Formats: sequence, C-alpha cells, structure tokens
Amino acid sequence: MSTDEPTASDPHAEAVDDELDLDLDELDELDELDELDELEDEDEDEADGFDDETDENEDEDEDDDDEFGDRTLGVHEGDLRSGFIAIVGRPNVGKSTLLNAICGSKVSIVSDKPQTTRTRVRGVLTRPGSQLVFVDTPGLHKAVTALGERVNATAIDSMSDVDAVMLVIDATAGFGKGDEWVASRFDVSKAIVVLNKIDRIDPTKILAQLNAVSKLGAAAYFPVSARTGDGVGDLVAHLVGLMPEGPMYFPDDVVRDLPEPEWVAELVREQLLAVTRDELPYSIATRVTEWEWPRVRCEIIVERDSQKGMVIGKKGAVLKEVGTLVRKQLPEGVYIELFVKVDKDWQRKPDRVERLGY
Ligand SMILES: Nc1nc2c(ncn2[C@@H]2O[C@H](COP(=O)(O)OP(=O)(O)OP(=O)(O)O)[C@@H](O)[C@H]2O)c(=O)[nH]1
Ligand SMILES: [Mg+2]
Repeated sequence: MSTDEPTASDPHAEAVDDELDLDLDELDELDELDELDELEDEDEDEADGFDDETDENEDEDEDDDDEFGDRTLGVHEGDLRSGFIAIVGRPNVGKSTLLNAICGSKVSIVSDKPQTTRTRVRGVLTRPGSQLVFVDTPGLHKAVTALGERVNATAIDSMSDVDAVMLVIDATAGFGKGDEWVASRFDVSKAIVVLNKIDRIDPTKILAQLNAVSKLGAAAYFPVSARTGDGVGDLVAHLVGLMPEGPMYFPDDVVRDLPEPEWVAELVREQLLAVTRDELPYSIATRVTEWEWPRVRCEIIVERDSQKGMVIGKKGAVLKEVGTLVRKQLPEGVYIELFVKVDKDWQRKPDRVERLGY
C-alpha cells in the first residue's frame, strides 16, 4: 500500500483536490474511526437503479467514438458466421456474468452492486465456423449524475450497429417497468430476451415468468443461469444461427479486447466494489497511471475526504486485501501500488467523468 500526491507530469493532477497527502499518521488516525457510517444520505435512486422518469437519459453522446469502426479490419474466412451482439438490460441483472459465462473466461467485472459496468466491454467467442463478439453494456437506469448520464448514453449507443441485441431480465426480480423501458429503446421484435438467474427461482415459476415477459413480443426467449451455465449453450447455439456470413474480427486467441492497464484498473475497482457499501461504490473510479511491468501504479479516486479512510481501511487493511486479490488474477511477480486520491464530486462533473475515461 502506498500514498502519494499528484505529480506534475500527471495529466489528471489539476483535477484532484488539494488535500491529497495521506501519510502514515493519517492512517493511524483512521484507525480511531469507530464507525464509517457518517456518510451523507444520497439519492437512493442511484443504488436502486431505476424508476419511470427516464427522459433525461435520452441524450446520446455526440463525441462518442464508434468502436465498431474497425469492423472492416477483419480477414474474411469463407463460411464463417460472425457478428456483434449487444447485451443490454437494467443494472444488476447479470449481463456481465452472462458475458463471462459465454466466453468461458473473465472478461467483464461483476459485483452485487448495481451500476458496476461503466463502459462497453467486448468479449469474443471463437469456435470452428463462428466468431461472436459480445458487447457488455452499463445497466440502464435513472441517471442522477453526469456519470449516470454518460453510462446510459454508452449503453444506448452500443445497441446501434450490432447484429443482434440480447435483453437480459432478472428472473428473481420479475419483469417490470424498468425492463419495459429498456425494451422500448430498440426494436425488441428482433431481440432475444434472456431470463437470467433461474437458479434462484422455483423451477415451476420459470414458465410464469416467461409468460409475463412474452408481452414484449421478442424474437426468442431463453431462460438461463449465468451462474451455473444452465441454458447458456442453447442460447449461444441460437445466436450463432442468427449471425451473417462475415470475417474474423479478432484473432482466434483474443477473448477480451480491453487494454491490460484498463483491465487491471477494472480488477481493482471490482475488489473495491466487493468490500465497500452505501454510496461509496458509485464514488470510486480507478485508473492505471504507470505501467512498468511488472510494476503497476493504480490510482483509486474517491469523491470526498471521508471516503479515503474507508478505501484504505484500518492500517491500510482494505488496500492490502484489494492488492492481494488483484495480484492473484495476474501473472506471478506483478507488483501493484495503490494510491488513493480525492477528486471532489467527480461523478457529478461531466469533464471529470470524461477525463476518467467514461
Ligand atoms: N444466482 C445468480 N446470481 C447471478 C446470476 N447472474 C448474475 N448473478 C449475480 O447478480 C449480480 C450482478 O451481476 P452482474 O453480472 O454484475 O450484473 P450486471 O447486469 O452486469 O450489472 P451492471 O454492470 O451493474 O449493469 C452479481 O452478484 C452476480 O453474481 C445468476 O445466473 N444466478
Ligand atoms: Mg455489468
């Protein structure tokens, strides 16, 4: 665990609030914090994910790059079925877990907190005769911050220029208004509806759930469990059948297309999401600022001074644990330095949100 101040060469430095020094004395003071519950009450909608008033989410981001602009780079291979499939839905329904299950490897981070995914994340499944490129998207929700608006725009934007859209619905939550709103954002008659988390409901209720969701008039419905893999094989087989003839978009050994520094930053954020609570998960951003493999420096950005202590933990325990859990997922010998910085209310400031890569 380490502490630091922004450096002159750091392009992010001026965005960061003055009170960044965090020395060991401060860590000791943090030990004395009995409770970490002096959190300000924030709008619960951020955590709950959704309600009806969604008009403000309709702005599409103009300067968003078309990430599928590279489609023509693929080499054509005869008789190959290939294409792009967007995975959309409300927060926390299991989109990223499903992507990982389909790809058979960890491609997108997962947590039990809504709004985990913040960018579009691509996972590739290459098999003899087919290549499917899945696009995991942020959960669509009622945005109350600049970050929320940004990630909603990313999700909506991801649905254009794909060959199929999969709408994921949480079987344990039941089909609701939020799902209907998401479905209204695209032509659901061509979409595949995936009823996920069927391992958590009584098997006799699956049919009733499918019946409820059938009012969407989608092209196909698949009950699955991304956790156990139940139903995932049938879903993939169906998707292969939908793909047009096309080129290989990625070499056959690529599963995840995120650059490694971004992936490490995501792994750090994932571990922080696992240990933090209340509003803190939404306040955390991570980014790798130095990549001198095997030494990696990753910044953890929070919104308030009071949050620094929570991320650091008693005598740095939280940071130590996060570092250990991330290292376990990386090649042996990697050394990760974690730093905590405050960027006041970054989540509410469009320029900060953009600077952090969202
Ligand atoms: N029991 C069960 N839990 C699941 C299943 N799929 C996902 N989960 C859990 O649901 C929670 C949310 O999963 P994510 O994959 O992060 O959900 P998401 O839709 O990507 O969420 P956002 O990125 O926030 O939009 C996690 O705790 C997962 O472990 C499933 O099939 N069964
Ligand atoms: Mg996700």
